[in-house]
Amino acid sequence: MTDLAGKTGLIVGVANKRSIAWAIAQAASASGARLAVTYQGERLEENVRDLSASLTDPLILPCDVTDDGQIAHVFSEIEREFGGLDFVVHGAAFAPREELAAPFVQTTREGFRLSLDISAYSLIALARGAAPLMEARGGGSILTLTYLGSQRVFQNYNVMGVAKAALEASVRYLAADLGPKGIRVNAISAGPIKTLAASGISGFSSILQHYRDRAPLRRTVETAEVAEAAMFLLSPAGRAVTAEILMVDGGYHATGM
Ligand code: NAD
Ligand code: 0WE
Repeated sequence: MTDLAGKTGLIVGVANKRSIAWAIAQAASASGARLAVTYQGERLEENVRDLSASLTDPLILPCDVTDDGQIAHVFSEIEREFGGLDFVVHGAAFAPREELAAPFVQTTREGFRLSLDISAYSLIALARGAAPLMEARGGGSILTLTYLGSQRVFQNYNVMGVAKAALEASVRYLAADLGPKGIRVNAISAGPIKTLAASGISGFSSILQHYRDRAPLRRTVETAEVAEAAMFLLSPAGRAVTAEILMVDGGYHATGM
């Protein structure tokens, strides 16, 4: 039921082998999907090309999600090469480093704008581009990645928490809009994982330890575990699930004191 044989997918958000989006790409490829994988800027092109050598006949494309022209190019190439699209994985997020260090009340207008553009608006832009290609296939599945900082205050998560709240609300509005076309839209809210986006965040090790101490499963989660949950939402197994935020965090979200 988590078979993706004959399906095509777009993966946005691979930076390196530790990226959550890369774990999902590997799982989708192992389940039989053919993938388009994008990279953000030339800095990451070689990484993504090297990793993607292990995939079957991948389409590698540039995509800075702040650039409507690059997004349009991605979908025109997918239409030309694949003729349709069955799923999209959105794993792009960014806030300027200073915004994750200064008190939240100091959030700048430009920091807010950029964080919400990259981390939330981009899901809407990708969904709009994907929808016609998914409609041609009779439906599809769109998946994004979020964090509990959307609902609760985590020290220093700051404007990213606001961006994730906007992202999760966008999941629900997109699900309502695209549901009649058979397109499902969901998010996985993952527990903390030491990826590139987590490196350089001071105190990240203590966040991981806090989850080990407090989460019901008394451990953190791995990218491969997020990827297995993603296979459920992307595949026919999840065909009745949309507008959902699936917690893959060892149960941490349920704890009080
Ligand atoms: P990562 O650094 O590997 O992935 C983040 C990606 O965002 C990178 O590939 C980067 O290139 C991309 N990105 C940033 N700006 C972009 C732009 N302008 N255009 C296109 N792409 C851009 O880190 P990750 O932890 O795998 O993050 C993936 C997703 O998972 C993010 O949405 C993140 O918020 C979310 N998430 C991460 C954790 C965690 O603890 N690592 C937990 C929950 C959710
Ligand atoms: O979504 C994220 C991280 C997103 C992120 C990380 C960075 C670091 C480097 C966005 N932008 C940037 N910008 C940079 O310059 N996570 C869920 C991981 C994360 O980040 C935190 C966390 C957790 C958990 C930041 C502060 C507190 C907790």
